[in-house]
Amino acid sequence: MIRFAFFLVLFLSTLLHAERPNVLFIAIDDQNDWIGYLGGHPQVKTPNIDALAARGTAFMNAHCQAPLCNPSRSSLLTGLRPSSTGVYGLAPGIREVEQLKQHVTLPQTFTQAGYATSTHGKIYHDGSIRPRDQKAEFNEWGSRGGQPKPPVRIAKLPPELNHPAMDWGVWPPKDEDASDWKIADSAIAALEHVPADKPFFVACGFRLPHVPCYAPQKWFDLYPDDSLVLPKVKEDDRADLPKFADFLHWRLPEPRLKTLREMNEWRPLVRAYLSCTSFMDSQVGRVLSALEKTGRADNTLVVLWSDHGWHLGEKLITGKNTLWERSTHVPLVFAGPGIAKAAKCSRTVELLDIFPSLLALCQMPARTDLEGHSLLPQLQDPNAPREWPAITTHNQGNHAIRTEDWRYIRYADGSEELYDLKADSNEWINLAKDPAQTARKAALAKWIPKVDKPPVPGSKDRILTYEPRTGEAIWEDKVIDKTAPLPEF
Ligand SMILES: [Ca+2]
Ligand SMILES: [Ca+2]
Repeated sequence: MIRFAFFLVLFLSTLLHAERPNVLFIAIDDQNDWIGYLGGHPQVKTPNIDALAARGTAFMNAHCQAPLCNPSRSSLLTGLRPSSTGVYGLAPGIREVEQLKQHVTLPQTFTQAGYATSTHGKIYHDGSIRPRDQKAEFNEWGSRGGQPKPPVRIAKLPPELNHPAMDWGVWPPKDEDASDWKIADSAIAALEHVPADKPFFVACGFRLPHVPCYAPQKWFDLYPDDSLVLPKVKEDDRADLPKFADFLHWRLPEPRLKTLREMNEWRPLVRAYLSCTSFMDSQVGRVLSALEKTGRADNTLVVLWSDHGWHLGEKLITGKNTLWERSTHVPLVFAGPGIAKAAKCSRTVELLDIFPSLLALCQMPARTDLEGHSLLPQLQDPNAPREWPAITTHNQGNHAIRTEDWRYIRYADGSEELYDLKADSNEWINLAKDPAQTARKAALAKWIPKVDKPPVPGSKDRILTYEPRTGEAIWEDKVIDKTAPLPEF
């Protein structure tokens, strides 16, 4: 009898596991909407991601919760907004935050549910999970990538910009030596060895097109220099911005457009970013082929996302750290069992929605403590209505509210921006001071998060705070001189 009960339990658990879909979770770093299916750049070539989008549901209007690696990834993986946790900078990692020490993350949920889980490349921000905490997140930690540096720096930049990541060009000579190739290899090896008796959750985080933007020559050959299309820039675009907009990216290693133009590096950077995107896309293709070879692709959900976007000259800057479309708009694709095929969804959605969506798709209990909303209705019918906007936060008190047609930004000092995305997709004309928009601004402002935590202890790198009593804005511990122009370089 005991023997029978044992086999019954074994049979039922096998049945349960057999029904649960596997997950292939693919992250991209600093990838804006320059992806074929999103149309953010007219020349970009991403055939593998486009093919994935064609066999699933592509979200055309998905936005990150923070325009920076650690806070964006911390938000996605905890299911909580930056404004609810106070994680805004490149440090600390989530397990150093008192409120989050016991919080069950997205990867942990799968590990605890008996999935065979592994991570390759960059899923959590590098170094944010200490070695002793790693096994509680994923069973296995694979290669993080890594590639040799070019013998000399390729980009020509002024000495003030000597950050090692600020470089781009043809490197390394062979695809196999590039970091993303090694990360794909690591994920492919994991897929080849997944246990047959368990569902799997394989997470693969590519590093490109994050700077340094290096890719082998053949990827540059896809984008001939003489026909390269540069992003549209309005030379006086910043004239209608509140001063506080400058403070969000006050001093950064990422060069301003003026510097790139002076050094003749704008075209090379745009070309390198596109080349890196195509190379990364080819590695997505390798991993998807490996999934097919497992014979389990039909029962595997593929989720592909990027942690935030990147400016390549728009608003006269490069980099992230803004609340504009170029920083917040990201690729997001779901494909697999139960998901509409060849579907494009134009509803505004958030990276926060990935966690509750995966719980629903994998028949796991819903959680009341997560702040996103399951995308299940849109994954079944891309036209299904959705009531929420997308909210992006960058440091305490600075929020963007993105609906299908509008973007409203409010900074910590109360200053505002408003863009009509249908009429002005480049966000060139700030309508916030137009009296005709008062009611619209008020309606959008209702979505600003009610919880607005200060940065957690240990916060550092790209932290901006505002002192309402004195009106002082403080960038990385230094009071900003409000009469100074945005620092160049
Ligand atoms: Ca990033
Ligand atoms: Ca403007």
